Amino acid sequence: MKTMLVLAGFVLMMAYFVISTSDTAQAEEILGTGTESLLGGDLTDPEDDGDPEQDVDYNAIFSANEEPGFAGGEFSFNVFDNLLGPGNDKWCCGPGGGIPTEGLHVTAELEVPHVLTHFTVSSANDVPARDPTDWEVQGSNDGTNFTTIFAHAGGSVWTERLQVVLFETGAGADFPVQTTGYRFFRHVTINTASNPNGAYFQIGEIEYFGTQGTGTAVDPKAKLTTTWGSLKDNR
Ligand SMILES: [Ca+2]
Ligand SMILES: [Ca+2]
Ligand SMILES: [Ca+2]
Ligand SMILES: [Ca+2]
Repeated sequence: MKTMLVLAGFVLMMAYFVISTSDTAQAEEILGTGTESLLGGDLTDPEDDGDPEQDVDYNAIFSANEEPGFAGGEFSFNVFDNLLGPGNDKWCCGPGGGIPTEGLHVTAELEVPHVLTHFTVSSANDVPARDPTDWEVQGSNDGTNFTTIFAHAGGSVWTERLQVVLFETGAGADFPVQTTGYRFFRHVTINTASNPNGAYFQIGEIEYFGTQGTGTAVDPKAKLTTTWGSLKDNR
């Protein structure tokens, strides 16, 4: 009888562990591969009507410290063109001599501040050794002084090509629930596996999502509900 009670207690404990683990938001969730796996409707182009080959109908001002533009090459603004694929669907391949000290960065300037709730970053079509291994997402309100929101170091998070990976806020998730709204969001690549040799860098797409505002103390539970609500709407 005593053994049975102990066994029952153990089973209950395991069940609780499994349930509580599955309740926690998963880190770095893989959404799938290809353009159709992008969430779409992100802050840089809520209508998904931007021209993939020129800076027309986007809802942000873009800037970068390498190859600014959508057309004529594998330019940096291709990370916002709503497409995953080869050539002008991606940003490739890094300037000669390797990644500069300040990192390789591309910035989206929004019209009004937003509190970041989640974002996706997608791998490009080929050569995994070009994936960012050390990178950050940063926020700013003056375009000069940036605060690190999310940081990843030590290896590629992508297991397939053209793979869309979701990063989100919340307990056990990828970055802390944000209480500050930012107008500028910057993706900075600090290193890749093949940096600094040859064509050593590439990204397929970046999507930022958030709630409009300069930021206030938000109940984390309310924030999570909002996040999941908007995620479901987008799926
Ligand atoms: Ca638009
Ligand atoms: Ca393009
Ligand atoms: Ca987009
Ligand atoms: Ca793209």
